[in-house]
Amino acid sequence: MGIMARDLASGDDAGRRGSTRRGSTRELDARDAGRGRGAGTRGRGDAGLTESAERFFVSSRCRPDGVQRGVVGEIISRFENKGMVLKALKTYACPKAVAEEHYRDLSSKPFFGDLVDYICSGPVVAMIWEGPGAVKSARLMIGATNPLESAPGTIRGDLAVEVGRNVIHGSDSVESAEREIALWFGDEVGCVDWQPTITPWVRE
Ligand code: RTP
Ligand code: MG
Repeated sequence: MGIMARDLASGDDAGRRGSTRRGSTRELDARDAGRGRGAGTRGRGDAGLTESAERFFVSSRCRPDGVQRGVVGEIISRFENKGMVLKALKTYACPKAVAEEHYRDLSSKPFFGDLVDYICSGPVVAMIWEGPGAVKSARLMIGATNPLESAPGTIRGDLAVEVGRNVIHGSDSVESAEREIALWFGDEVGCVDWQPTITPWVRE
């Protein structure tokens, strides 16, 4: 059974277990990092995160145009390079009901029907990324809704030209991320509780 969205949102207890075991994570110094301490699937505390570290989640989707255009790898690289940690990923043919639920806040908009059709028009790649302030940070990396207004250097600013083909969706709040993770991954979320060995070089 996978990890539920609410467990993810609460940051689970892995980090707390680790922190309790090891005391202050300031104990994890460069020598620890050099030895790869805290590697792999051990608790987050072992990976060098402080107990008060933010743990937010983003459910990012490469939309059908992103998949068709072969920019999924680039999008993944951007989040990886930022220092976020990939917790789950799947390629998915989105059922209409899921698309309608996902964008339910926009159901009164004139473009709602086209938006749902677009999301269902081809495979999407659903991802869960984790990191400090991940939701806000990912939104900044994704850029404005209209790619012509997205700053160069953002995903939409660099890879898209039209609002109806803006390549990627990102959760707009922690609450939205929780809802979207549950909607897109449900019980079979299958997140791996892991931290890269490089974490102590990315996060204090
Ligand atoms: P998203 O949810 O897809 O990440 O996009 P967003 O937060 O930047 O923008 P949102 O207002 O949530 O809109 C969701 C998607 O609806 C389409 N849209 N079309 N024709 C229009 O004026 C219009 N406005 C929004 C876009 O595909 C947008 O990504
Ligand atoms: Mg939105």
